[in-house]
Amino acid sequence: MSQWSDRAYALFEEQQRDRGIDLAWVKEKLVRLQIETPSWGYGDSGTRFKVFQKVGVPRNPYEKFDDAAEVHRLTGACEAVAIHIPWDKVSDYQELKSYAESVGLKIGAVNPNLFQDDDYMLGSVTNANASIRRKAVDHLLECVDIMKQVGSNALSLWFADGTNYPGQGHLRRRKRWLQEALEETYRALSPDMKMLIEYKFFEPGFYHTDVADWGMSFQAAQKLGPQAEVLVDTGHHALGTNVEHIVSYLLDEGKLGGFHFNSRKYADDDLIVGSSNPYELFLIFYQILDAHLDEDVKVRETAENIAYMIDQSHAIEPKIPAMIRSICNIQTQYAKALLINHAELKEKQENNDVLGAENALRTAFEIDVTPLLLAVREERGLPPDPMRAFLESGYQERIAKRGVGGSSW
Ligand code: PSV
Ligand code: MN
Ligand code: MN
Repeated sequence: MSQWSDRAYALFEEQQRDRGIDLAWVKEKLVRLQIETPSWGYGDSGTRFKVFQKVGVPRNPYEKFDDAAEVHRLTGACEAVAIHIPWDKVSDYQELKSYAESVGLKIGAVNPNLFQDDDYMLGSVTNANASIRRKAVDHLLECVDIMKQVGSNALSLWFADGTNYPGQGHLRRRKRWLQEALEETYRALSPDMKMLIEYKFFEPGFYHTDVADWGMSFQAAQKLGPQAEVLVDTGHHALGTNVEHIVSYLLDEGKLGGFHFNSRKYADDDLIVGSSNPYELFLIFYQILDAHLDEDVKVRETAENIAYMIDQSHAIEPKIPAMIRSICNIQTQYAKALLINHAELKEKQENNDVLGAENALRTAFEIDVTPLLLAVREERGLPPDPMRAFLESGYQERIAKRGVGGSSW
């Protein structure tokens, strides 16, 4: 480290020791934080108005893994990559798995796609047409089979199913069809697999969405059994929703399976996580780390087994730097949350000290964790500034030979 960062870390260490923080534990937690990146985050994407094509975008799933490997090489935090079928369809999935391993990665969640086939215009698993429902369930089963081939243990489900007009669909019948589809898929899972059920309150359906909120995902997962859990995509809530409250509720019920991190301002904006709402991200981690200390072993285990994933499709920003920025933002807020003095906070809460408790929590958020992150990266032999290291690496220049016109999503 430079003399500046040595001095900054020494001061940081002293300050945190005075606050009663165990820095060895903090560092260990930071080192163990792994965040899965999405294959579709490396491809071209945009809004419904335009997809801007970029130079150097991967042309196939293998090149997406190359880019993800670069993110992992620089951050040490992204060894798994989620795939989306059929966006990442290949003729030999074992070969895809071997390729991922050859570049130091593994395949994470498998995401079925039930929204880009003409047949699904009026719904997939909730379509009034039984043969379309069958086709949709067959695709879910195909994805479970792919999970077995690539060694994935998470089936990540998002349904675009919904309607645009009152009366367009029969809501209760659609609810039952959805559950039937989930049940058939659930039965196909191996014991070590999880089914993660996402929710979203609008879009592409604007009148109703079949899995509209966490309560619906929760109820569906509850009926299915222990291998089904809820996936919280941070972008899928109405303005003003208290996402961290949902997180704490699901933790307490042992049903928080994972996250799709991103940032939103108005809708499902898929922007860089923590870019406009870092305090929300910190408060989510506060709930999770508090659950790590719970007396109930089930709550602790749930908190320790969360699948952290990014779900972002960058429209205007360069793909790999956007992913690196996202990982760094997550690490920053996680590091801050690790500095919460839980004993102090508990004492203030128990004494009904409103402002004292709020202050105990916010104090951790306001600490500059830069010296800590630099020290941890250096101890792991990683570049202290992954973004700068990427910009200086020449990787972007090397992939320019791929040209324009890579994969979409
Ligand atoms: C659509 O809203 C979406 O962003 C969901 O969050 C899914 O997880 C993702 O697409 C990939 O299918
Ligand atoms: Mn998502
Ligand atoms: Mn989304």
